[in-house]
Amino acid sequence: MHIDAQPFPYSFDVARTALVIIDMQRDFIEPGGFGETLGNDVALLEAIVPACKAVLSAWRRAGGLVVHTREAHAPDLSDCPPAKRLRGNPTLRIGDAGPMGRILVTGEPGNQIIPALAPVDGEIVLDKPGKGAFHATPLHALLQGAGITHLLFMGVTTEVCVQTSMREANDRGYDCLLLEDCTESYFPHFKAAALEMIRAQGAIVGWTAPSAPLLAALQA
Ligand code: TIU
Repeated sequence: MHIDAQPFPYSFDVARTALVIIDMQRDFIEPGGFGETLGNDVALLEAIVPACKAVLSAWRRAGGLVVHTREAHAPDLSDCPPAKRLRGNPTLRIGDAGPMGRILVTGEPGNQIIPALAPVDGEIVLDKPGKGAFHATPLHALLQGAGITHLLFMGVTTEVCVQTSMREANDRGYDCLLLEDCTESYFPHFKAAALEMIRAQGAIVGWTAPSAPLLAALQA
């Protein structure tokens, strides 16, 4: 399968490609979670949900592998370095009790994937303690075991967990494409800059493309 992308067309085989959905959890998308405690307007992120849902549905119909990640820490915070917890001046820190339960803690209501993109049986759901999806997780082993060579990325936020995960994936040899209308940042100029850096220098980190050509290719 080939789709128009920047900086040049992207080719992939559905059977060897995974759709990786980064951190579409209530903590980042809804008020009262981690994103808001950091001082951000979370409304901006919700706008990508319909585009993400369309891609997820089409990818499921095509029979492709789906990976959902959540930025999540163990209840005892043993996997949360103090350097991460104590950084900045948030209204609530990781592990504190908020309106959707303990901030960024596994199993809490705020840590769940939003209902519109909820995982179904057979999909990989991965809790990750870092910004990158490969740090301290079995993701690389799971993908290798499934014969995956290409990754399509969606999710939030573009320049933090998405870009970090894409860079980690690129260094592990995966050909990565970021779906432009299926990712968002609390800072629109950071999203624009991240997209540019990813595809610069002949796809130094990977490719970017809108979801429309992917949907058309999957339908054909
Ligand atoms: N998932 C993710 O991107 N975690 C963040 O903390 N992002 C921010 O933009 N803060």
